[in-house]
Amino acid sequence: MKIAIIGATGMVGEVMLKVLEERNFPVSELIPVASSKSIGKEITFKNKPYKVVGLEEAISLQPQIAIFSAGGNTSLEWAPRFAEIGTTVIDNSSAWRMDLEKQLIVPEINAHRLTTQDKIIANPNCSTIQMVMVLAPLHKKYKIKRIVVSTYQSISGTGVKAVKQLENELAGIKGEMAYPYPIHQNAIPHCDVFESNGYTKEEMKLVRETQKILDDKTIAVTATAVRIPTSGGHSEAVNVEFENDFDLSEVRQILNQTDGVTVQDNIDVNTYPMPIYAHGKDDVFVGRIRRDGSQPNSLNLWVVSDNLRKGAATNTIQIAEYLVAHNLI
Ligand code: 11C
Repeated sequence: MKIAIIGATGMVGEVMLKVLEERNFPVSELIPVASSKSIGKEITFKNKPYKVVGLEEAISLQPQIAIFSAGGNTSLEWAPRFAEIGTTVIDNSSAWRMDLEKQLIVPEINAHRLTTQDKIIANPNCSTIQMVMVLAPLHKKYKIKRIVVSTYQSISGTGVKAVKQLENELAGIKGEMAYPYPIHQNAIPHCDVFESNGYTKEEMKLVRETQKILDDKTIAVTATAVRIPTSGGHSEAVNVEFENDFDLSEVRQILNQTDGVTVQDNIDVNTYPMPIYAHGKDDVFVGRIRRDGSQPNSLNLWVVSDNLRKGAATNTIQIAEYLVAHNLI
């Protein structure tokens, strides 16, 4: 495959290259793309140097797949231009996710919806991906009525500016701020921008994207998204109410058998998911699995995943792998 990575020098772009290499994705030609300030820079892929090019040049090279991770505005402007020349775009921004014509894909859940007609495919938000990975198999069995989720999100979700902010704070240096407040020793209930309903955009992604991926608008979702000073992954406290009752041992069995999900749940030896363990891994980890005794058919879970891997790069590359394996390019 001739593949372009738009945003190749960014935090997610770098993980994309790593994941492509690790999973031995069939790359016949790599086209690393970035904004004008990075054109001409060199990146390394499979021990070979590649020069970063601009978007116009990338289009002229006619890649079969273009993976976008360069922000919503770049995707809105350029994804259709790539799609026009027959390139299949997999977009990691929020630009196309809720477009009725575009598929929003977590391969383990809904890749079967993809066809050759899908020329711009959306990759969901990281906090949504890890939650639906755990909830989709339970929804199939018990039918979800309502989800209440609180997130504890890594600074890597904001990007390099936030990582720098924390480094500066730890070193006692005054520098550029990614957040309106210090992040060290803090918890900021503000991820992405506020919407007119008083929720943040990150919180509303958890509502809208979950309903779209699980293909069920009747699922009620309410979310609180919080930024904390970790960098290895996002954590989520998920409370879920089902239509039907469940058996806890069956819930564990279902999750144990779910591809891409690892159960880490043994309170006798303090085993539960944490970002320090999830960091650098592709799976979504779930633990603290327990019945919510305050209302019928309800369950509490703790879900952790590396937001730059399954939450971004890995999910995107898995979509590309599915397209190749099913001759959809
Ligand atoms: C965060 N989830 O942690 C965001 C990062 O819509 O793709 C990814 C933003 C997105 O802040």
